[in-house]
Amino acid sequence: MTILIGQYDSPFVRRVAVALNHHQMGFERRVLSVFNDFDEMLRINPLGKVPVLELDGGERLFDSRVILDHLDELAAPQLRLVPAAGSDRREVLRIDAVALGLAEKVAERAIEFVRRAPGKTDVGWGDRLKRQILSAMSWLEAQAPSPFFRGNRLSMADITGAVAFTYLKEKQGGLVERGAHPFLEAHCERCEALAAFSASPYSAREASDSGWFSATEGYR
Ligand SMILES: N[C@@H](CCC(=O)N[C@@H](CS)C(=O)NCC(=O)O)C(=O)O
Repeated sequence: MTILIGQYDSPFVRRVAVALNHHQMGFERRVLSVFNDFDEMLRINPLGKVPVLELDGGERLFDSRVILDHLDELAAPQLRLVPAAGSDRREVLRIDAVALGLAEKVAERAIEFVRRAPGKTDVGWGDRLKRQILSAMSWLEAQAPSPFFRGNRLSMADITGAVAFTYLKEKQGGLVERGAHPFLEAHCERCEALAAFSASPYSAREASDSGWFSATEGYR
């Protein structure tokens, strides 16, 4: 059985789970925390990070980009999440890269403001991260996904964009005002309602079990 290692507060883990669901590839999940289970995670992945996908034969793939590349290679052509070639492929990869970078910056800022010991927060660095997050959000909003980033077809850009926005709302919600990104808000709601997403929902419980306390400012 294929095993996905990681928690569902992580956008990187979730985008792999959503892709597996989309491809109707069965998997089990092993909920390990990069904080609580760090020693074990270092035995599983040299960087101690999630997601990790353990294949049937025991081979382990890590980094969501590598895992998703593998899944798309196995998928039926009509279900592939990244177009095979040309401008469509470049466009999906470009949007996906910005959405993935957004998730990375939200993760960095959440660590800065939620996990650092009192008095250790670097406010200047936090402001820089905020500018990167808001800049990425504006850029994604300007792509005007309707219903998806590339017309009527769900792609990897949609999966990463939607899970990144959900993650932003959950972990650093005070950074964005409701109504400020109408295309992204509608897109995120639309995607999260799809079976492939709702089968692997964001988990606030897994976040709090691994020591995340709520950000002081929530999504308004
Ligand atoms: N580029 C990686 C990013 C994965 C990542 O940063 N995962 C976080 C969990 S949300 C993690 O493992 N953080 C622990 C750490 O970096 O030490 C991917 O796409 O898989």
